[in-house]
Amino acid sequence: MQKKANILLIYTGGTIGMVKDYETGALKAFNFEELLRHIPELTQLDCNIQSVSFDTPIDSSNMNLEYWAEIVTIIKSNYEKHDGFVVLHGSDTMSYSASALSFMLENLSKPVIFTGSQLPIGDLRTDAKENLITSIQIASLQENGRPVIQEVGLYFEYKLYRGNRTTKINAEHFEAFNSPNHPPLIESGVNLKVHYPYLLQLSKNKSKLNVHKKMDENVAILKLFPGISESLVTAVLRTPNLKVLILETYGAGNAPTEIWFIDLLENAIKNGLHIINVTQCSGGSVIMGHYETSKKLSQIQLIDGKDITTEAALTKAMYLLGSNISGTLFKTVFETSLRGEMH
Ligand code: ASN
Repeated sequence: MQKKANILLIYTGGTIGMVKDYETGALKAFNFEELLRHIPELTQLDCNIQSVSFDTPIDSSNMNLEYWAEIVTIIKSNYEKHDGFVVLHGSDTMSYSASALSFMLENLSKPVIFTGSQLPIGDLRTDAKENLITSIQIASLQENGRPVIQEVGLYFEYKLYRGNRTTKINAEHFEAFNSPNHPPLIESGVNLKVHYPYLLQLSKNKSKLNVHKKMDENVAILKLFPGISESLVTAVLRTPNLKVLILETYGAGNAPTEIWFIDLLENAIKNGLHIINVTQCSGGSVIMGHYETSKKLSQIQLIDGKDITTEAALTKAMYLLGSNISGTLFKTVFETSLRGEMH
């Protein structure tokens, strides 16, 4: 008989555990015991659940690099004792955090499932219970004594996605996330349907979990728009200590061909800045050189973001900078899929 899975719930905050402040009417985080009190069903699950909570749970709009390191530290120090991890997190920045952790946890061989909700757990119509209970079940799934999911996932509204492929698409619907360039890993209906071909395959060498806590925040995102001015682009490029710029381009990676624009980017790259070409479309891929309007970008050595999300591009850049990868290798490594974040 298979042994019961040991699951660690990590509560960081988010709507899932919020209550209304009667003075201001705003939603704010409350403590974790309260959250568990609202889900007596947890005792019926066929696994052992332990939990840890941030000292002060946060709205995920306050998420930052120190909190990511804190989550990673909790996972590392509980890694041997547990078969899976469920991270309760606000939905607003969940895709950033799931992407960040996918890079920070190298050689992960156990599930780390992010989930949260659109309505607080105490609300009559809450989506929190289903999200939490199914996330725990997914984190407990084992086959031949090994976890089925061996990567960072994000579970929301009946679907488990690869975390670093997701983006938040809706502030109103229960279906708040999408993974436009990679299909769901698991769909939850009457049964849990696992789509095996889409799961991340663990590398053969069975290396031990390698944790990277150092992330470098000297990155920026610039979204192109018709009429973008030279002074704006100049100001962004003059940001002190800037090392990576994520350039959100049009369609398949296209940008204005005006000389001032190309010259500014080219000079910045010559001075050591890495500029990554990511599409502002929610699905599809950058194809450098496909149009005249991206040929120049390719010639001046913009990095090809392919079909990566902005969230994954940003956190991958923070991770690679934090790993002190050499300037010449940065482009090659960025253009390589490290955790299934790009095709
Ligand atoms: N503001 C909340 C958060 O991200 C939103 C949510 O969890 N649905 O913490």
